[in-house]
Amino acid sequence: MQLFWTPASPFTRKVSITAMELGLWERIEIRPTTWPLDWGYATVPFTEGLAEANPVAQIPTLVTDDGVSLGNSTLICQYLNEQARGASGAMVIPNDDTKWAVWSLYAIADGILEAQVGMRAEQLRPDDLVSGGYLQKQRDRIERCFDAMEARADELTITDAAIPNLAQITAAIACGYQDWREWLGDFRPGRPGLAAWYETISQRPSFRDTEPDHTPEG
Ligand SMILES: N[C@@H](CCC(=O)N[C@@H](CS)C(=O)NCC(=O)O)C(=O)O
Repeated sequence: MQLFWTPASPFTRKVSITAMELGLWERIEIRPTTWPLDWGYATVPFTEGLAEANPVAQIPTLVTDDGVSLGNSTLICQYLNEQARGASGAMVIPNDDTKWAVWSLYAIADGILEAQVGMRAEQLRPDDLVSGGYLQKQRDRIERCFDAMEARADELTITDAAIPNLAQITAAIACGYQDWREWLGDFRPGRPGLAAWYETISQRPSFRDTEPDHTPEG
């Protein structure tokens, strides 16, 4: 499998952590991508092969060993979950009646990622084109979603499962992105459950090995 990737993308990090937790990381060949800083508001030259594999030209994009292109992180994680099922038995998406609670929490966490990346793209625009209203709307959304995760902090705590589920993985990535892009603000004040949980889950090797620290520019 080939994965179009950058260390800066929270959606790509979701796929990387999922693959590591499922024991599939060694089967993935990384295709590093670079992005000029105007990617957020202009069509840019794409890393070789990306737009050919996926006309949406976003990362993550996974090309399976059968040559099928999957261009969306949720879909890629579902694919990896299915690949792992036979091999290790570990799953990031449960196959029992807890499944919909996991998807429900996942959608909230993924909504934060969409808002965070939307704000990042907006801030890359020339100053006179930045919309303060748009940025505030995303900030409000992020606050609401972190509050909802705090209210459901008990669902985030890993209990009997050997590996975190996709909602837990995505929620922790949202917390980590908030820390990395400091201008987003600290998610911890008023959210003790979420803060304590993040402290623990972020120590897992899959999280430590994928911590973002730079944006590769092309
Ligand atoms: N919903 C998509 C979002 C992917 C996404 O927004 N990727 C960003 C990087 S974090 C990207 O490729 N941006 C480049 C662009 O939109 O041109 C997913 O879950 O994979």
